[in-house]
Amino acid sequence: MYLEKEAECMERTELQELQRERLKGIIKHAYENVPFYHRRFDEAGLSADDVKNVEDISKFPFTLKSDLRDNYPFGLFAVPRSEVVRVHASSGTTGKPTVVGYTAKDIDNWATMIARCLVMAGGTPESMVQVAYGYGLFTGGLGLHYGVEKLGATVVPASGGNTPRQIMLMLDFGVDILACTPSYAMYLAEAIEEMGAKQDLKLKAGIFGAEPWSNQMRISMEEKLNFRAHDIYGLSEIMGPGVGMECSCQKGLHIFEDHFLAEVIDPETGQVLPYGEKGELVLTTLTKEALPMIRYRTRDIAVLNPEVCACGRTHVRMEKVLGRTDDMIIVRGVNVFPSQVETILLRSQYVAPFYQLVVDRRGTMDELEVHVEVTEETLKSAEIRRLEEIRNRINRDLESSLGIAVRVKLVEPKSIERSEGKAKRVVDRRTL
Ligand code: DLL
Repeated sequence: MYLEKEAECMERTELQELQRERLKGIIKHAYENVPFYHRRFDEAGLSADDVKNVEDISKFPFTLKSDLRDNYPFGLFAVPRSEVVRVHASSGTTGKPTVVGYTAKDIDNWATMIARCLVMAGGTPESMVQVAYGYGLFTGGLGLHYGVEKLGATVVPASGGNTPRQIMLMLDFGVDILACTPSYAMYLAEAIEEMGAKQDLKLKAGIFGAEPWSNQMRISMEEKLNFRAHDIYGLSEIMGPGVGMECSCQKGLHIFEDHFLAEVIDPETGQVLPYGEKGELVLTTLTKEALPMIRYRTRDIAVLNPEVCACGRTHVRMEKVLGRTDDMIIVRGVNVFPSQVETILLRSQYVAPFYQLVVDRRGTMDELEVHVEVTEETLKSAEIRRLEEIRNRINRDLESSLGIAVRVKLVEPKSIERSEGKAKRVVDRRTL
């Protein structure tokens, strides 16, 4: 099922023509209304006239997160403040956050894209959608919220936290779609299991994103909650949730190419890579009025596939995001993403999907410890010797997959901090 079949299933040649036209328009808009882009394009000797086809985007300079920070708070806005109806901001653990803005039209487009996402997950105007992403400056809560209303479904604006109440609402209201981070979904699943409430749930689908999660995590979640778990991708600088979404085929996330132009580049050289190659995702907004972004370097590692999907949608598909270049830890010269570790851990039935990577330095050597909780059943039924066998097995699997020495530590159930938003997967003691 589609929300906007014409846009979502457009022939790719027609789509590229639309993108070309919109790209010219957004370059002009950015040039005329944002001094930062004006200067940048002048320096590069470029203008909207240099856009003859979509590939010409590669001539333009990149925009970085630091450009947003340097122009804090509203310096990259392309419309007068009177036209900005909403701002959101990143959490910004250190220093100032990055601030993003939307016109009424931007909010409307965003809501439509979220409504498309909901339809991909089987949503209809009859659906009851619990939004357990945080509301506030974070884009997750309000982003999903407006999309649910746009679809004409019913939104339960629960926001994050207060787990017992979340479950009560889910049960009493007959919620059929849950939207939250995957780590919070696992936390909720654990609490639901403890309450013995699984069979009373009406959940049909989950819409999970804002952080990486593996296919192995999907298997675990779908089994625990007896529904289908869909991946949703997005970032505040570009819009928020709903830049891309998995359809019912669950074979990659469709990026809404009528609103965004996606490229994958080699993060070292900045060269554009062909479809199918792994690199850094770079996004250009094609319709954003308040905050046009030209070639924004997301730092997310992605692979794109332009083949038409079995669902009929023609928008390019992105493989699940492995992680961000800045989340990647380098241990003894080897790149490690928490999601790679997650894939291996969750293949074992003896451990729960709660884990943390702890990196430390002993002398000049980096050491990686992986803490993972054993399940209650494992703890109840296994003897110490058996636990050691389980540990050794996971240790061996991790070492052979990552290619470095690892020390797995099985920890007690519930000893790793639960997350109501984005989980903290890495503790890097080297930088403490
Ligand atoms: O996390 C927006 C969002 C909210 C997306 C709710 C999906 C659902 P930021 O806080 O700006 O925005 O963080 C964006 O989170 O660059 C990725 O590194 C990561 N991320 C978001 N979605 C996914 C995903 C929101 N599905 C950053 N898989 C992005 C992996 C994701 N990483």
